[in-house]
Amino acid sequence: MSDKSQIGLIGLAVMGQNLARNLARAHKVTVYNRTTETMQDFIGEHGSENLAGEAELEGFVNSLEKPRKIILMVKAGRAVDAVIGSLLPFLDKGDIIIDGGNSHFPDTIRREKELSEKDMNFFGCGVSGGEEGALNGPSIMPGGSTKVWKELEPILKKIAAKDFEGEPCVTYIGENGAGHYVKMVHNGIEYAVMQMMAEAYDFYRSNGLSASEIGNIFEKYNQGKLKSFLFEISVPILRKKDEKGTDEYLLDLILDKAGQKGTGRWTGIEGLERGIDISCIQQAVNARIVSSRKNYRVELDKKYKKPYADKTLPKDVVKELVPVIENGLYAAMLIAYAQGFDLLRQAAEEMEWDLNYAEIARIWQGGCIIRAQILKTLTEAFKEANNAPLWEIEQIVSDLQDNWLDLRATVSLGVQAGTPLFCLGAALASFEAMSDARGSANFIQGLRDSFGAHTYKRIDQDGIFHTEWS
Ligand code: NBP
Repeated sequence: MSDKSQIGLIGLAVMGQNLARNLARAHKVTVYNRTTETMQDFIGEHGSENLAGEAELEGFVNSLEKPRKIILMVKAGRAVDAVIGSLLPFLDKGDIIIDGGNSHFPDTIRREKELSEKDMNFFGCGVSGGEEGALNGPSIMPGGSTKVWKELEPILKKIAAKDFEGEPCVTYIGENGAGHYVKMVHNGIEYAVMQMMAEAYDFYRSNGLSASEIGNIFEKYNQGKLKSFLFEISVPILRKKDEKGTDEYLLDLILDKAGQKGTGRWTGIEGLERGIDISCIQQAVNARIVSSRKNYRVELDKKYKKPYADKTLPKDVVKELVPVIENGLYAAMLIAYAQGFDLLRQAAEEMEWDLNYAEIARIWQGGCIIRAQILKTLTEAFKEANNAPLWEIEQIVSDLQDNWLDLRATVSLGVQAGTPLFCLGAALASFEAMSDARGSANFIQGLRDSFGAHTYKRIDQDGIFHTEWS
């Protein structure tokens, strides 16, 4: 038997280290990192786990069985091109580079094309689950040629998380950039879901509830239809006390500026480019942008009086609202998913990807950040309706019908409390507009025709019309 490794992994930051250890449970793995010390420290700690380290790329490549399978877990963008460039002189035809980072899908399409011209394989593979997922089982969204998928399938199935039925959270997504596209939309939905949760938190906080009281409500939410990884981890976050000399809840001491690394923004732009309403995702990005202008917000806060600022609802009323807001959040999250899947459907048509939406919902059931009970509902809905758009599927229509009025109530409560409802408001408007046969765009058309002779159509006669309005 060869003493070579079956897999190589480059990039030993948090994701790479954990993924390497996961892979090493069933394969011999060689690792490499640009900064050699990081690799040495990692091997010093985990070298006994079927892991070997190489300080030079040539030695790294030579340590691998052919065709070589090399997973990149480096920072998305230029670093990926830099690593590919320095690997190429040592690779042979048929070798496979797998990009497990959050690369932007056009880059993946370009890289696959460039490598295939050299008879080498490039495979874009979305990996979700953060450090814990990478170690114990992520959700994996692979895209590239079916031939390469066949080679990688047994490896990826072994390291993936499990869905509610115990099946691996990995499925072939589609050609070239499809895996990274689906991972990008996954992240966009993650932005929306987190923002919706933050808005519910903000509503309760504005009404005088402490972080730990909100933790009790979120704990309850995590036992019902909102059951999810994100609600689960929010409970200890809400209950955590400061350990640095105050008696406050730590959450109340965290600066209210949210970071972002780009996948939400990319998804938002895709919605605009492809003409699909994904306002929940776009508004979640906007909310982070506004949050980042902390100093300016502090200045404006001083200028505008808020007459509702110290008006809170009585505690027993807030208690009665808990199930209403639960239903409202559920409806809003269904709408965010419906928007995300609409975008996937449009991209699939334009990019000629044969996406299986039931399978995509299924592999998000485990391992990834948005893993949640709701994904079981979506998987079953897509399966029963042969992957029809979510808005049309009987189960989803019935769920939205049952919960939509509570989303209305939630939004109206939030407005009265002065809670900025970027996402919950967007979800309500999007749903009500999408399910309204008679919208307001006749007014827009009237204006456009008046100032720019853009013409309009009528609902009662065929043809294109223009009017001298004044
Ligand atoms: P980072 O995204 O922070 O990347 C750090 C790694 O990239 C280090 O190993 C670093 O090497 C290497 N690197 C850089 Br930076 N520039 C390089 C270059 N020019 N040549 C070679 N190596 C270079 O790590 P991460 O957070 O573990 O994420 C890895 C990938 O997984 C990213 O694409 C990320 O978006 C994605 N992802 C992250 C998460 C998460 O929760 N963090 C979740 C899902 C996906 P060095 O040690 O020498 O600086």
